[in-house]
Parts: sequence; C-alpha cells; structure tokens
Amino acid sequence: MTPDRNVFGATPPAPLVSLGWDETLAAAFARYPAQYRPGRVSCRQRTVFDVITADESVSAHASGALQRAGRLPVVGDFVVLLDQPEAAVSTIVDVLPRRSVLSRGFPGRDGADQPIAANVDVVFVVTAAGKDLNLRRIERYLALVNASGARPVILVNKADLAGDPPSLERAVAPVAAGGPVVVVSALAGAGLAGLDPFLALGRTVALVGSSGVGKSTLINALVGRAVQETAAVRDCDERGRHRTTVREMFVLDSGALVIDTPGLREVGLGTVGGGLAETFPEIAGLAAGCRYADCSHEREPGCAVREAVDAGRIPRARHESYLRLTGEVAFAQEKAEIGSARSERKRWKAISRAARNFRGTNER
Ligand SMILES: Nc1nc2c(ncn2[C@@H]2O[C@H](COP(=O)(O)OP(=O)(O)OP(=O)(O)O)[C@@H](O)[C@H]2O)c(=O)[nH]1
Ligand SMILES: [Mg+2]
Ligand SMILES: [Zn+2]
Repeated sequence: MTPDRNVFGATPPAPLVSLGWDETLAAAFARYPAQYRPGRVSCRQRTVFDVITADESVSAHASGALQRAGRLPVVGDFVVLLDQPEAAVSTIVDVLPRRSVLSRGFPGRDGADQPIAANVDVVFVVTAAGKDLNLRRIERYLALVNASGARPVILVNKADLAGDPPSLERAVAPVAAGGPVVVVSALAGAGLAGLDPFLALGRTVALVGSSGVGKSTLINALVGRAVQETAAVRDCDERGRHRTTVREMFVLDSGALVIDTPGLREVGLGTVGGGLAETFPEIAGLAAGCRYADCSHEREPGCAVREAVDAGRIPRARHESYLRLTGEVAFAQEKAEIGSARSERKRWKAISRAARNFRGTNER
C-alpha cells in the first residue's frame, strides 16, 4: 500500500500560529519586505525541502548563500521563502532563530553535531516493551532531549506484548527522573489518550527511538490514516533494517505537529553535555557534597556520589552509565575543538594562498 503523502489530517492547511509561529518569530521576520513569506519545513529529501506556509505546501531549494554558510534548514525550521515567477520551486533565503534544536553527535571528521529537528516542544522517547526496553539507551536519548531545549516524555509502546502497563511504568521509572511516562499500544490503539496533554494546537512533538519500536505506527494511529510506511507493510522488499528514511512532520486534527524520524543506529551524544545534569538529577544533586569541586565521581576521596552508590542508593549501572556518557561528551568536545582548529587552519591557508596569488598577479 502506498502511503498517503498529504501531511495534513482531515483539516486543511492552517494559519501560521497553528504551525507553532510565535511573536519572537514574527519579530525576526518583520524586516522582510512583502514579497517574502514565512513557512515551516515539514520534510527534507536531499536538496528539496517541503515547506508548509499559511495556505499551502510548497517545494523549495535552499539559497546558495545558505548552502555556502552550511546553514541548511532541518525539519521543524521556520524559514523565509522567496517565490521566483520563472522558477518551479521557491527559494529558502533564511532560517529564522530556533527556540530548540534536537541534535545528535555525528561521527563526522570535524566532530560537529548533526541537527535532527528544530523548534520542538516535546520529544517522545519511544521504546518498546520486551527486548528493546533498555534503560541505558533511554538515558542516552533523554540526555539528547534535555540538551535540546525540548521536554522529554518516555513512551513505552507495544504494551500488548508484555505485562500490565503499571509494571512497564515501574520498569522505566528509575531513569524517568520524575518526568512523564506513557504506556501505549500503537497497534491496538490503546493508551493513546495519555498523549493528549502533549498534543495541543500548535505544539510540536518529535518521535525518536530505535528502529522497529513503532514510531511510524504511532504516527499513523495519531493521524488516523496510514501516512507513513511501517515495517509490516513492506517486509518482502527489505531495503535495510530501517523503515523510515527521512524526517517528516505531520499535522494532527488536534492541531499538534508530529515529526517522525528514522531510528538511529548509534545514539552519539556529541558535544552537548548540557543535558546530563537534568538526565541524572540525583547524581548532579549529590555532587555539591563531594570534597573536590571538580570531582569526576570516579575514584576521588570524599565523593558523595560514590558513597551513595556503595550504600545502594544509586544503582551501580546508572552511575556507570553517567560516567560513560560524561566521558563521551568530553571526548566529542575535544574532537570538535581539534576539528574546528583544523578547519580554521585550512581557512587561513586558503586566505594566505589567495593573498600570495593576488600579490603575484600585481607583480607580474
Ligand atoms: N505488537 C505490537 N507491534 C507493534 C506495535 N506498534 C508497532 N508494532 C510493529 O512494530 C514493527 C515496526 O513498526 P514501525 O512503526 O515501522 O517502527 P519504527 O519505529 O517506525 O521503525 P523505523 O522507521 O525503522 O525507525 C511493525 O511490524 C509494527 O506493526 C504495537 O503497539 N504492538
Ligand atoms: Mg518509522
Ligand atoms: Zn564526586
């Protein structure tokens, strides 16, 4: 079955406010003259972007200036469009300031982080009952979300495969840090009402989680139609393990915007360490009681965190996970510093080469 590509539910395209437009964005857009119009990126396929505007959905290319500056939009970005009468597609000339950006560490050479989605209010960290239920992986996702400026919600899917919902809630409670946990079965349509508080008009929700946990199945259940392919639909033509290959935003009847993402093979934290204290609040809270202000909570004497671990107040596995993630972020930051130093050196080499050539031309 071919999925229905219309991103809108039963409701037609809506004014910008219902796409999450706010006063800060309006102020940033105010300097553009009348021929420019704002829109929100709902999908990116290589070089073509789908952009939802106040009254339609259009295809667009990023301007050469944005491409050269490496300022390409991601799904969820609010952008400024310029329609050129002779061109079939619009041009994105600017990306408006982001109120949040969900990124992951990207194993690229320069160690830069890779943005996944922008202007997201809430992220559903989706996991499935059964063998996917891995607390360590949930912690990784939570760290990414907490660093993004969006709020995390832990969503346990496939409740139909396992014990009762309360036991699934209890299973993830040790990593939830008091945040919301919702147990659903996307396939059976059970428990979905628990998501309503996060799906109000103009709110943007992104779904992240391993391949196969049921993110797209959940999107279909929320939209009420098969807008996304799910693993079961095309099991015979296996194009690799991942069903969803692009990030895409859909508009629900409630007016909420939901972004489906492909499962990540590796959840690298990248340079964003900001989310760790929020992800491990009980560890961050104890750190003030350590003897050394810069305690790494590994081996230092007088470490309040180690004491709590030894006393059984913090699970050993959780402490180890904290140390591993902290170490990863430190490594990524170092790599990014070296990476940017390298590109800076390259830039200067290019500039001095240009200067030499210029002098050369003048002297000849
Ligand atoms: N039993 C059960 N199966 C489910 C449920 N939700 C999804 N599935 C199945 O899980 C498989 C994977 O679902 P998808 O929605 O494609 O998973 P995904 O997270 O989008 O995967 P990627 O796109 O690869 O990241 C499909 O066979 C679904 O039918 C559920 O609530 N219960
Ligand atoms: Mg999918
Ligand atoms: Zn310590």
